[in-house]
Amino acid sequence: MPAPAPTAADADPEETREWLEALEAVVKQHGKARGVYLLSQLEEQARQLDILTHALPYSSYRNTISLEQQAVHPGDIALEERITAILRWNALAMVVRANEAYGELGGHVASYASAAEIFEVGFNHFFRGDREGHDGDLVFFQPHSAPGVYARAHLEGRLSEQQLAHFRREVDGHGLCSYPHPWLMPEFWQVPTGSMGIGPINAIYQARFMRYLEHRGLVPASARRVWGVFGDGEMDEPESIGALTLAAREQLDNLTFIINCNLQRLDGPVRGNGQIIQELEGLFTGAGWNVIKVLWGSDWDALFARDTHHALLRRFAETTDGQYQTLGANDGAYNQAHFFQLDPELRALVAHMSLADIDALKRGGHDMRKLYAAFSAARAHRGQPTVILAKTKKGYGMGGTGESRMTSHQQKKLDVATLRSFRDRFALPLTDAQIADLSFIKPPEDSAEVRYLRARRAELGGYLPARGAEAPAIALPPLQNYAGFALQADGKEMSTTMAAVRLLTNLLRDKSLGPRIVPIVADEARTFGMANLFRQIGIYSPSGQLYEPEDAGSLLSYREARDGQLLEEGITEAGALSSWVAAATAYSVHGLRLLPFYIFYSMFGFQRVGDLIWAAADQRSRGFLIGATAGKTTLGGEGLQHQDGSSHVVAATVPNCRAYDPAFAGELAVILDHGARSIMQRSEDVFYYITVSNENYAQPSLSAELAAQVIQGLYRYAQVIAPQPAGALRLLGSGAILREVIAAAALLQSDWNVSCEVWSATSFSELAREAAQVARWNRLHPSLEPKVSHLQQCLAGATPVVAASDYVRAYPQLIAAYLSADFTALGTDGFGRSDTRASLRRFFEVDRKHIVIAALDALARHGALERSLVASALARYGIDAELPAPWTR
Ligand SMILES: Cc1ncc(C[n+]2csc(CCOP(=O)(O)OP(=O)(O)O)c2C)c(N)n1
Ligand SMILES: [Mg+2]
Repeated sequence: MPAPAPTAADADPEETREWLEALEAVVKQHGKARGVYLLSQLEEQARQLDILTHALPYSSYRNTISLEQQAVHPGDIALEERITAILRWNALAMVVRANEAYGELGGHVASYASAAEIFEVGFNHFFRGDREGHDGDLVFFQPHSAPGVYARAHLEGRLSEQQLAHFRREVDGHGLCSYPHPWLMPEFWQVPTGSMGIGPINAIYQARFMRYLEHRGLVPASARRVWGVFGDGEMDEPESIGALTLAAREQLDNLTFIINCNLQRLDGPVRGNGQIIQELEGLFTGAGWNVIKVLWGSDWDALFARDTHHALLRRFAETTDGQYQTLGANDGAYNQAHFFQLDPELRALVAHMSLADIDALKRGGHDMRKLYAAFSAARAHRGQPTVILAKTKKGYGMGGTGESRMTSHQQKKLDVATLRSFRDRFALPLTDAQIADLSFIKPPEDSAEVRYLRARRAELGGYLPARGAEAPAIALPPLQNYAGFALQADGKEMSTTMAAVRLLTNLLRDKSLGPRIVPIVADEARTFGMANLFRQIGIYSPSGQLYEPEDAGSLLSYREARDGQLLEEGITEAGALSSWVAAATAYSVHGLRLLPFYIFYSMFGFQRVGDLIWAAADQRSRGFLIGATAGKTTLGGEGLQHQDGSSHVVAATVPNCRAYDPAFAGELAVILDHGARSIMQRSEDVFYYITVSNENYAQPSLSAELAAQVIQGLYRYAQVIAPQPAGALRLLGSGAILREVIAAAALLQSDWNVSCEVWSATSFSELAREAAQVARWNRLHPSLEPKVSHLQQCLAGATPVVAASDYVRAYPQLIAAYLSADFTALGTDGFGRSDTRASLRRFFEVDRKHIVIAALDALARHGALERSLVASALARYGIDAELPAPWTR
C-alpha cells in the first residue's frame, strides 16, 4: 500500500505504519501473550513519560474469543437449531393467539426472537437444574421473553397445551403469567424480573449471598452459578449498573450476565448515534468485569481471516447502532450497497458472495457455536464475574413486519403471509392450515428433538426454572427468654429502636436461631445503636480484614471477617434490599430458613426502593424490614427528606407485607416473636415491616393476654374516667404519638371533664385488612349470621373516635370505613422540617393539645358539649386558629 498523506491526527503515517506492522509481526511470530506483554510495557513507559492521557476502555468491534480459542460446541447443532425454531414458533403462536382471541392481552414476540439462541445454549449446555434439591443454578430471564421459556417447558412436558393457550389469562384456571412471577406460578418461576433493573441487581446480590452462605459455613462450597439474561435497553436502569463494582470487588466468578444486545429498546435504538456494545464494554471493564463480546457469527470468520488490513473493523467502528438496525431490517442487496460497497477493500472481500450469502451473514448472538464458546469461557473464568455482550437482532426471523423494525417490540399481530415466511425461513413442519390456526408444534416423545432436549436436561440435573418452596423449620427460644426486658419493662426508659436492637442481639445469641439471622444495614448501624454487632458477629467481607482497624481493642471495634454475619452494604438501599431478598428467599433458593433483618431509615425504604420491595413480595420473601428513625415528628432534627410520614400507607398496599407501628417495647417484642415464628416455623409467605423510633421514654410492661390483640392491631391500653363526665370518647394512637394520646386523655379528664378510652393501634393496616375481609364475607353471605371484625369488636357503638399517628392521615383513615362512630384522623401530612419533637408535633397538629381540640370538636358536633368549649380550649392552649394547614406550608 502506498503511504497515506500526513493528517492533523497523524503527522507521520509512515512511522505509524512501522509501529503497527512491528506489533503485528511480533504477534504473528510469538503469539498474543507476547503482544500483550509488549503493550503493557509500552503503557508503563508512556505513563512514566506522562503521555498516557487515556486509553480506550473497549476493544475492536469483533468477537473477544478468536476462532483458534473457541471451545468446540459439543452438541448436535442442527438439532438444537430445529428445536429453537419450534420454540420460536410456539412462543410466537402463544402471543399472536392471545391477541387474536382477546385483543387486549398484549405480549411480546420480538424479544424472545432475539434471545432464543442465548436461552437455548444455556438450557442445553449450562444452566444446571436442582440435582440434589437445592443446588441448581439461579437464572434470571428477560421478562418479556417468558413465552420462550413456556414454549420450552411445553416440549419438556412440564406445561400443557391448554396452559400455553391461556397465556396471560390467569384469573380463571391455569393461565400463564405475562412475566416471571413466583407469586402467581410458585412452582415455576424463581425470580421476578418484570420491572427492568431489578433482575440485574438482584442477580448480583444472589451470587454474592451464595458466597456469604459458603463463607459462613451454612452451605458447602459448590459450582452453583447465577446467570442473568438482560436487555441492552434495560442496562440504562440505575439498578442494572449500580452494583457492578461490588460483583467485581468480591470476585463473583459464579456470576454471568448475558446482555442481549439487539440494539433496540421499546421505542427505538438504545444508542442510535453510538454503539451500546462498546459503551457497555467500557462500563463493565471499568467496573472490573471480564467482558466477552459475541458480535459476529461463524460465517464471518472467513471474511475476518482474509481482511488483513482490518477494513471490516474500521467500517464496524464507523457504523452507528441506528445504522446497524437499518442494515438489519434490510436485505442482502441493501447491505451490499450500504455497507460493503462503501469501502473498496470490503467490496473485494465479499466479491465472491451472492446477495443471499450476504443476507445470511449472522450476528454472533444467533450462532450456537459462538455463544457456546462464550458461555464456556465465562464458566471457566476465575476471579471475576463475566458479562457476555451478545449482538442479536430484535425480532429475528420476523421478516418485514418485525425484524429490526422500530416497532418490533410491540409487534404481536402477524398476518398470514408473515407467518408463512417465518415457517419457511425456519423450515417448520407446519401446513398452511396449521399456520392459519396458529397450531403449536409438539414433536412426539420419541422424536429426536424431545429425546435430545430431555437428555440434555437430565445431564444438567433436571428442568428449570423450578422453584423450591420448603426448608426445615428452625426452633425459636420462648419469647420470655429473650424479651423479658421489654415485656416487663416496668417504666424503664428506652427507645423502640434500642429495644429492637436488644431483641436482635439476644436472638443472635440463641444457638439454634442465632446463626440463621442475617442483619443488614446500609451504613447506618451506628445511627441505630448497633455498633456492638461489629465485634460480636463481625462484618462480612470475603477477604477478611487486611488492615488494623483504627479502633482495634475497643469493645465496638470495626471487625471485618470472612465469616462475618452482618451485611454492611454501604450507602446503597437498593443493594441492601437486594441482599435482604437473597436472605429472605433462601428457604426457596437454598432450602435454608433464614431470618433477615434489614434496618434502615424508614424514609429510605418504601419511598426509595419501593419497587424492589414489591418484587420481594412477588418472590415470597420472608423476613423483617425494620424502618428505624421512623415517623415525621419523632425524627426531630433532620428534615424534609428524612422524615417519613408515608411508608405505612405504601406498606399497606403490599398484600403479603404485615406492617406495624408499635409504641412500646413490649408490643414490638410480641410482633417480632409472632413474625419470627410465622417465618421460621409456620412457613407463611409473609414479611414484616415494623417502624421503630429513637425517642427515649418510659416503657410500660405488657400483660401476656394482650399479645393476640397486639398482633390483630388494636388493644385497650387504658381507661381514663372523669367523675361525672360531660362526654366520652375513644382515642387511638400508634407509635410515638400514642404518648401524646395518653397525655391528651389526661387533659380531657382534668381540664374538660371528659372520659376516654385509650387504644394502642399497633397496625391500622392489619385492622383494616381484617375488617375488609369480614365486610366482604358478610356482603357475600347475606343469609348467614354476620361476622364481626376485631376492629368492630373493639370500637363498637357510636362513641366518637379520634386517631392520631406520626404518619399522614390516610394511614389511620384506613379503618374509617369500617366504623359506625364519628371518626377523626390526625396526621402529619405535608413536608417535614427540622425542629424539636414538641415543636414538630405542634406544627403538624398531632400533639396532645390538638388531640384534645379534635376530641372536643367531635363531642360538640354530636351535641354532647357546647361548641363554645372548643373555642375556650383553643384559647386556653394558645392555638392560633388562623395558621394555614401544615400540608400547605
Ligand atoms: C422499570 C420498567 N420500565 C419500563 C418497562 C417497560 N418495558 C418492558 S420491555 C422494555 C424495553 C426493553 O428493552 P431491552 O431491555 O433492550 O430488551 P429487548 O426487548 O430489546 O430485548 C420496556 C421499556 C419495564 N418493564 N420496567
Ligand atoms: Mg434491546
